[in-house]
Amino acid sequence: MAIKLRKLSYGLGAEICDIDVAAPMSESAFGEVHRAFLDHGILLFRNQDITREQHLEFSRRFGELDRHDAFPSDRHPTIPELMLVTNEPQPDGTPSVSRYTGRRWHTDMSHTLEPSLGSLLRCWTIPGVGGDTMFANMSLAYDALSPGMQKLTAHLHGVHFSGGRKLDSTSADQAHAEEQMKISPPVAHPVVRVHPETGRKAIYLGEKVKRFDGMTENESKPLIEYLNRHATKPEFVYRHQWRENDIVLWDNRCTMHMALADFDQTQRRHMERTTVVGTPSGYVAAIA
Ligand SMILES: O=C(O)CCC(=O)C(=O)O
Repeated sequence: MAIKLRKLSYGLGAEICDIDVAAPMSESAFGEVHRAFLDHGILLFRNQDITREQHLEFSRRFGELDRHDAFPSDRHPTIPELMLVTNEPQPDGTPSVSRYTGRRWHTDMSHTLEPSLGSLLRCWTIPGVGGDTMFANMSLAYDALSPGMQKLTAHLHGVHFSGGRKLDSTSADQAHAEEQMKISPPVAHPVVRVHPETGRKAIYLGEKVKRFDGMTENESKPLIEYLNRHATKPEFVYRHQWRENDIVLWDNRCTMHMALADFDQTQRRHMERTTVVGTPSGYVAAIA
């Protein structure tokens, strides 16, 4: 199979056109998809009206799936490999704990010792307008740093925290944030990571990082903010406008992303994510 690609933006991303991810796919056909994943950082598959089992099956082609033990309350009630990103209220009528998931720049599971290789987010329901997601190419952002800044960041470790979602503070939300912090104490990862498959360096930061290891928050903040601002310049970013039955696959090792609150919050937005486990990295950070 020769796949047909359409670039999504200058910075990153490609759509794989005319593909059914639920259809049998030979090793060589999957090899082409995988090559495109490494080349573009993000892949879009449109019109994938597939079952949850088919979502899992396609995701498993990329590696072992996370059972989301780090996010127990965000899992699908019967399928632990599916994480919900939804504003649909819970069966008892209380607000969904995942309604604000991803509202700041991050890469998935960076607050754990096994940060994710990649994620596949499937769109079930979107609001009439908005509910977009932004993605940034962290390899391109790294390459654009001056040699001096590349040298300065080479030996820094960023401390990634799990909490800090924008919550409108119901007691259930607070309990959820506290539960997350207990399950996942802060973890330090190199600020510059080498992609294990492409060998390219990428900035590994985002807004879960509150300080560099061995430094205070005040000391770290200006450089963290600078690097996050630099990495999210328009030339490194793609903004995805969802359609129902889109699947977007992103490489957590060289991109970061953020879900936007650019929609009427009374309208439904329901997404489901599989998360492919990555290689071990980092260490539990000492309390500052
Ligand atoms: O809902 C989205 O658009 C993105 C969700 C997200 O950030 C995540 O699954 O990590």
